[in-house]
Amino acid sequence: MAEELKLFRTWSSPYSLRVVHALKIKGLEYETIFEDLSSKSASLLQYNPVNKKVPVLVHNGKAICESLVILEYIDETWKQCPLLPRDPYEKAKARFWAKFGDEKLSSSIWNVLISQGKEQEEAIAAAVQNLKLIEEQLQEKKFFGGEKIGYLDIAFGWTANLISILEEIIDLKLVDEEKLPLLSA
Ligand SMILES: N[C@@H](CCC(=O)N[C@@H](CS)C(=O)NCC(=O)O)C(=O)O
Repeated sequence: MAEELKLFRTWSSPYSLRVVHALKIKGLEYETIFEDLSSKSASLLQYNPVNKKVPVLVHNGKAICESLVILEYIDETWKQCPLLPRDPYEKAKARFWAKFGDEKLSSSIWNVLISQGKEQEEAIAAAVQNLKLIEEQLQEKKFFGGEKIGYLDIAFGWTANLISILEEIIDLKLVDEEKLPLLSA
Protein backbone atom coordinates (compact mmCIF):
# COMPACT_ATOMS: atom_id res chain seq x y z
CA MET A 1 0.00 0.00 0.00
CA ALA A 2 1.32 3.45 -0.93
CA GLU A 3 2.07 5.62 2.10
CA GLU A 4 -0.21 8.60 2.60
CA LEU A 5 1.50 11.51 4.31
CA LYS A 6 -0.11 14.90 4.81
CA LEU A 7 1.16 17.92 6.72
CA PHE A 8 -1.22 20.59 7.99
CA ARG A 9 0.73 23.81 8.54
CA THR A 10 0.98 27.54 7.86
CA TRP A 11 3.83 29.16 5.95
CA SER A 12 4.83 31.17 9.02
CA SER A 13 4.70 28.52 11.73
CA PRO A 14 8.19 27.77 13.12
CA TYR A 15 6.82 24.62 14.78
CA SER A 16 5.63 23.39 11.40
CA LEU A 17 9.03 24.09 9.85
CA ARG A 18 10.47 21.50 12.20
CA VAL A 19 8.35 18.88 10.49
CA VAL A 20 9.17 20.23 7.02
CA HIS A 21 12.89 19.97 7.83
CA ALA A 22 12.61 16.45 9.27
CA LEU A 23 10.63 15.18 6.26
CA LYS A 24 13.19 16.74 3.93
CA ILE A 25 16.15 15.16 5.76
CA LYS A 26 14.40 11.77 5.59
CA GLY A 27 13.68 12.31 1.89
CA LEU A 28 9.93 11.73 2.29
CA GLU A 29 7.26 12.96 -0.10
CA TYR A 30 4.09 14.42 1.38
CA GLU A 31 1.14 16.66 0.68
CA THR A 32 1.00 20.09 2.32
CA ILE A 33 -2.29 21.57 3.48
CA PHE A 34 -1.93 25.26 4.29
CA GLU A 35 -4.26 26.37 7.05
CA ASP A 36 -5.75 29.79 7.71
CA LEU A 37 -5.56 29.98 11.51
CA SER A 38 -8.29 32.63 11.61
CA SER A 39 -10.63 30.11 9.98
CA LYS A 40 -9.38 26.61 10.79
CA SER A 41 -10.50 23.80 8.51
CA ALA A 42 -12.84 21.05 9.71
CA SER A 43 -10.01 18.57 9.00
CA LEU A 44 -7.57 20.37 11.30
CA LEU A 45 -10.16 20.48 14.10
CA GLN A 46 -10.90 16.81 13.54
CA TYR A 47 -7.22 15.79 13.56
CA ASN A 48 -6.15 18.03 16.46
CA PRO A 49 -9.29 18.49 18.58
CA VAL A 50 -7.34 19.07 21.80
CA ASN A 51 -4.98 21.93 20.86
CA LYS A 52 -6.45 22.91 17.45
CA LYS A 53 -2.97 23.93 16.29
CA VAL A 54 -0.57 23.27 13.44
CA PRO A 55 1.50 21.29 12.71
CA VAL A 56 -0.40 18.03 12.35
CA LEU A 57 1.08 15.12 10.44
CA VAL A 58 -1.39 12.58 9.09
CA HIS A 59 0.16 9.21 8.22
CA ASN A 60 -2.18 6.73 6.52
CA GLY A 61 -5.15 8.42 8.22
CA LYS A 62 -3.56 8.58 11.70
CA ALA A 63 -2.96 12.06 13.12
CA ILE A 64 0.15 12.99 15.11
CA CYS A 65 0.20 16.36 16.89
CA GLU A 66 2.86 18.49 18.64
CA SER A 67 5.98 19.21 16.62
CA LEU A 68 8.50 17.49 18.91
CA VAL A 69 6.29 14.40 19.14
CA ILE A 70 5.98 14.42 15.35
CA LEU A 71 9.80 14.55 15.01
CA GLU A 72 10.11 11.44 17.17
CA TYR A 73 7.37 9.67 15.22
CA ILE A 74 9.11 10.42 11.92
CA ASP A 75 12.45 9.26 13.31
CA GLU A 76 11.02 6.00 14.62
CA THR A 77 8.98 5.26 11.50
CA TRP A 78 11.62 6.02 8.85
CA LYS A 79 15.05 4.85 10.01
CA GLN A 80 17.21 6.52 7.31
CA CYS A 81 19.26 9.58 8.40
CA PRO A 82 18.58 9.21 12.16
CA LEU A 83 17.61 12.41 13.96
CA LEU A 84 17.83 11.44 17.64
CA PRO A 85 21.06 10.06 19.11
CA ARG A 86 21.02 6.29 19.73
CA ASP A 87 22.66 6.55 23.14
CA PRO A 88 19.89 6.81 25.79
CA TYR A 89 21.72 9.51 27.77
CA GLU A 90 22.43 11.63 24.68
CA LYS A 91 18.79 11.14 23.65
CA ALA A 92 17.57 12.26 27.07
CA LYS A 93 19.77 15.37 26.85
CA ALA A 94 18.48 16.24 23.38
CA ARG A 95 14.88 15.94 24.64
CA PHE A 96 15.72 18.02 27.73
CA TRP A 97 17.16 20.91 25.68
CA ALA A 98 14.35 20.82 23.14
CA LYS A 99 11.88 21.16 26.05
CA PHE A 100 13.99 23.95 27.53
CA GLY A 101 13.87 25.73 24.15
CA ASP A 102 10.08 25.55 23.97
CA GLU A 103 9.31 26.24 27.62
CA LYS A 104 12.02 28.68 28.75
CA LEU A 105 14.07 30.09 25.88
CA SER A 106 11.20 31.10 23.60
CA SER A 107 9.24 32.85 26.36
CA SER A 108 12.36 34.69 27.58
CA ILE A 109 12.95 36.01 24.05
CA TRP A 110 9.29 36.96 23.70
CA ASN A 111 9.56 38.92 26.99
CA VAL A 112 12.28 41.10 25.42
CA LEU A 113 9.93 42.00 22.60
CA ILE A 114 6.97 42.93 24.80
CA SER A 115 8.78 44.90 27.53
CA GLN A 116 10.34 48.34 27.78
CA GLY A 117 12.84 50.29 29.91
CA LYS A 118 14.15 48.58 33.04
CA GLU A 119 11.87 45.62 32.54
CA GLN A 120 13.32 45.11 29.08
CA GLU A 121 16.89 45.27 30.42
CA GLU A 122 16.03 42.47 32.84
CA ALA A 123 14.34 40.50 30.06
CA ILE A 124 17.44 40.88 27.84
CA ALA A 125 19.71 39.59 30.63
CA ALA A 126 17.44 36.58 31.18
CA ALA A 127 17.23 35.79 27.45
CA VAL A 128 21.01 36.08 26.97
CA GLN A 129 21.53 33.81 29.98
CA ASN A 130 19.32 31.18 28.31
CA LEU A 131 21.07 31.63 24.96
CA LYS A 132 24.42 31.05 26.69
CA LEU A 133 23.14 27.72 27.99
CA ILE A 134 22.34 26.77 24.41
CA GLU A 135 25.74 28.01 23.22
CA GLU A 136 27.37 25.63 25.73
CA GLN A 137 25.63 22.70 24.04
CA LEU A 138 27.47 23.50 20.83
CA GLN A 139 30.98 23.35 22.31
CA GLU A 140 33.36 21.39 20.08
CA LYS A 141 30.50 20.38 17.80
CA LYS A 142 29.49 21.53 14.35
CA PHE A 143 25.78 20.96 15.04
CA PHE A 144 23.81 20.23 18.20
CA GLY A 145 23.56 16.73 16.77
CA GLY A 146 27.36 16.45 16.35
CA GLU A 147 28.72 16.20 12.80
CA LYS A 148 25.25 16.01 11.27
CA ILE A 149 22.04 17.98 11.70
CA GLY A 150 19.76 16.17 14.14
CA TYR A 151 16.67 16.46 16.32
CA LEU A 152 17.96 19.34 18.45
CA ASP A 153 19.13 21.36 15.43
CA ILE A 154 15.65 21.01 13.99
CA ALA A 155 14.06 21.86 17.36
CA PHE A 156 16.18 25.04 17.60
CA GLY A 157 15.78 25.94 13.92
CA TRP A 158 13.44 28.78 14.87
CA THR A 159 16.27 30.60 16.68
CA ALA A 160 18.06 31.05 13.35
CA ASN A 161 15.30 32.98 11.63
CA LEU A 162 12.97 34.35 14.32
CA ILE A 163 15.62 35.92 16.56
CA SER A 164 17.10 37.94 13.68
CA ILE A 165 13.60 39.24 12.80
CA LEU A 166 12.96 40.21 16.44
CA GLU A 167 16.37 41.89 16.58
CA GLU A 168 15.40 44.00 13.60
CA ILE A 169 12.04 44.95 15.14
CA ILE A 170 13.51 46.07 18.47
CA ASP A 171 16.82 47.28 16.97
CA LEU A 172 18.91 45.25 19.42
CA LYS A 173 21.45 42.45 18.97
CA LEU A 174 20.67 39.42 21.14
CA VAL A 175 22.85 36.83 19.42
CA ASP A 176 26.10 38.74 19.50
CA GLU A 177 29.03 37.33 17.49
CA GLU A 178 31.46 37.99 20.36
CA LYS A 179 29.35 36.72 23.25
CA LEU A 180 27.67 33.85 21.40
CA PRO A 181 30.03 32.97 18.53
CA LEU A 182 28.88 29.38 17.98
CA LEU A 183 25.17 30.18 18.00
CA SER A 184 25.78 33.20 15.83
CA ALA A 185 27.74 31.09 13.29
N1 LIG B 1 3.54 23.11 21.09
C1 LIG B 1 2.99 23.15 19.76
C2 LIG B 1 2.84 24.61 19.35
C3 LIG B 1 2.14 24.76 18.00
C4 LIG B 1 1.65 26.19 17.80
O1 LIG B 1 1.69 27.05 18.69
N2 LIG B 1 1.14 26.42 16.59
C5 LIG B 1 0.57 27.72 16.27
C6 LIG B 1 1.16 28.26 14.96
S1 LIG B 1 2.88 28.60 15.12
C7 LIG B 1 -0.94 27.56 16.05
O2 LIG B 1 -1.38 26.64 15.39
N3 LIG B 1 -1.74 28.47 16.61
C8 LIG B 1 -3.16 28.46 16.44
C9 LIG B 1 -3.89 28.75 17.71
O3 LIG B 1 -3.23 28.96 18.75
O4 LIG B 1 -5.11 28.81 17.68
C10 LIG B 1 3.92 22.39 18.81
O5 LIG B 1 5.13 22.26 19.11
O6 LIG B 1 3.43 21.86 17.80
